[in-house]
Amino acid sequence: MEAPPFASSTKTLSFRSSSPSSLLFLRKNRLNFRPSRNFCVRASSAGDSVVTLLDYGAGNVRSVRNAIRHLGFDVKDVQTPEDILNANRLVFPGVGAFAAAMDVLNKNGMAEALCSYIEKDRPFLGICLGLQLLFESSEEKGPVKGLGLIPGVVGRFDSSNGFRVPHIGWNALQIRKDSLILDDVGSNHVYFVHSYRAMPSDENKEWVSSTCNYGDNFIASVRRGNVHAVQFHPEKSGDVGLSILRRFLYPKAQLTKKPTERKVLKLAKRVIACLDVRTNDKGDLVVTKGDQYDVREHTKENEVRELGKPVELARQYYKDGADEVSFLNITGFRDFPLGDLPMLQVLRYTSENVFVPLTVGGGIRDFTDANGRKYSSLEVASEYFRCGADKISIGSDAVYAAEEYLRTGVKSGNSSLEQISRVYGNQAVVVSIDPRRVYLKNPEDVGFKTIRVTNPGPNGEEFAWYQCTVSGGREGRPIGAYELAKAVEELGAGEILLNCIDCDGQKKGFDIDLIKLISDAVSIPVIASSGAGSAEHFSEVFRKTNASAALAAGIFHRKEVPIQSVKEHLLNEGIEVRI
Ligand code: 1PR
Repeated sequence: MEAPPFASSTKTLSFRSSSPSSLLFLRKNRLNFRPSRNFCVRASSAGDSVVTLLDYGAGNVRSVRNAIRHLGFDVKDVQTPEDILNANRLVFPGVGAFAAAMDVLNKNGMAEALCSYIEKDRPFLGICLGLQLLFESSEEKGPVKGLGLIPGVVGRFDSSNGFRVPHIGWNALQIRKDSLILDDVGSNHVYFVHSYRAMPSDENKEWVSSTCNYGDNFIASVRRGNVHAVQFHPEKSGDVGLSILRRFLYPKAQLTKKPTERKVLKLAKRVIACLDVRTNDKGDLVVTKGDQYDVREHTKENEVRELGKPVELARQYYKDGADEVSFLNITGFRDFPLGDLPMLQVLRYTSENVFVPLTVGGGIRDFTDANGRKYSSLEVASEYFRCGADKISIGSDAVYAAEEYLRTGVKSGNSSLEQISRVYGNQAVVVSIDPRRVYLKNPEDVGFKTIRVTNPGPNGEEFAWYQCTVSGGREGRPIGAYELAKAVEELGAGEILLNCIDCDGQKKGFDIDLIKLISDAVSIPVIASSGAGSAEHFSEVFRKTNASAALAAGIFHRKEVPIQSVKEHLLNEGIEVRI
């Protein structure tokens, strides 16, 4: 397992390492544990307005920082185990893989300090992996021992019963006991993104404060005294998530408000707003939108179509109820994203007050700049994550990787897709597919998966295949969307963003044939994209296909169909959505 690109701050630690065996001893003798003299606790220096954050640098915790600051607190980073022991309140947003995280915690003495802090019932909030690490062990690339504070093993979701893994999206909680920080949640959805989960049992029932149903009832949150941990992401769960963080940070406000009751049961279908971004002819970064990928106005000047400013529009869509916001740097395939500072800045600004997941795509590939300096796709992705992205999306480079994989039958491990999903987890990697429909008289005419189309082609053709493209639709490749989707799932993609060049900007509805083909072929979530023209198109795609989410651009940018009316329509149609 390749080590995550840990924050430089952790490299300077001078504290004694805890070997796994000493930790085992510690766990077995937990009641007798006293901090060693290496852990001499200073009188608290942290003020009441400070939250101590344990960030070991394995992914995007920028949103957690932003959410804490948004709620009026300063963030102090843990540099040494002492910082943990001296914290007034500690937030641990675990990211990346279980084994890599335990490795860092063990090597620099943080594991021991964390156990001690939690044993003393000091205010603690673990998020996602920050919950899983509290358990005895995980099956993720393991078994790997955890901190051992809560009985139980963290295991992988079972996809054999038709549930897509990773579990990505907004799901409902079943509150099991007084959980304090969940007091405002009631029956609102919260945002999950994970492939592993812990299960409730007799041994851990005193800890479990809520569960969530996704195939099985898994542990969504735990609480004992001042120690809380959640499997979902409050920092990405919009207003309800902010209220969870607020209740942790302001415990005195905890007995005031009662949640509104509304019946939510399961994973909601997501409505995503997409911003195709590029520089206009004056050099400013703008949101554009094409018709079948042609983003230039058909005027004498032939200028890039401009529909708004990226940060402003993203904020607006967050307020309007978008479940996610995607940025596609549509000229990233020819420019170098790390040279594209405005795009990085867009992410930084957006993540300051947009508390739903952000995806960014465009130009994620290995690159050599004009001075001969080589950058790996992992470096490009890492920079996107650092700037506030929760997921990255790979287009062209995933096509090349899939072609190579299908040609050789070997996973090289070197493609962007494989490298990024190995380090950040497949839930952080979306593959964006840009296919074009090619009609056929005879399905035998090509060596790719064909379908019988619902509406015959211009010359009465009854069959079609979907040819993948690269470089923003400029070049067709010898691979079908079906073959690509299956290959990238095997190579480590966690989600598919399924565009369709023929439908893009046409407002005639999603390509149901294509979306059904792909969402039936893979067991990772599929986002339907291209062609939305009305709220009814969203219910149609959710009724007729297994898409987990639907994305639109033009109708939102032009304010023709507000996000809220899409949600209301879906609700009226009996389709579960987040309100
Ligand atoms: O190849 O890794 O650099 O990624 C480039 C990314 O940019 C890909 O995700 C590719 O889809 C996207 N892209 C490239 N050129 C264009 C273009 O429009 N000229 N945009 C482009 C693709 C498709 C959707 C669009 C939906 C919904 N845009 O993002 O937003 O079709 O639109 P609608 O609701 O208005 O119909 P790489």
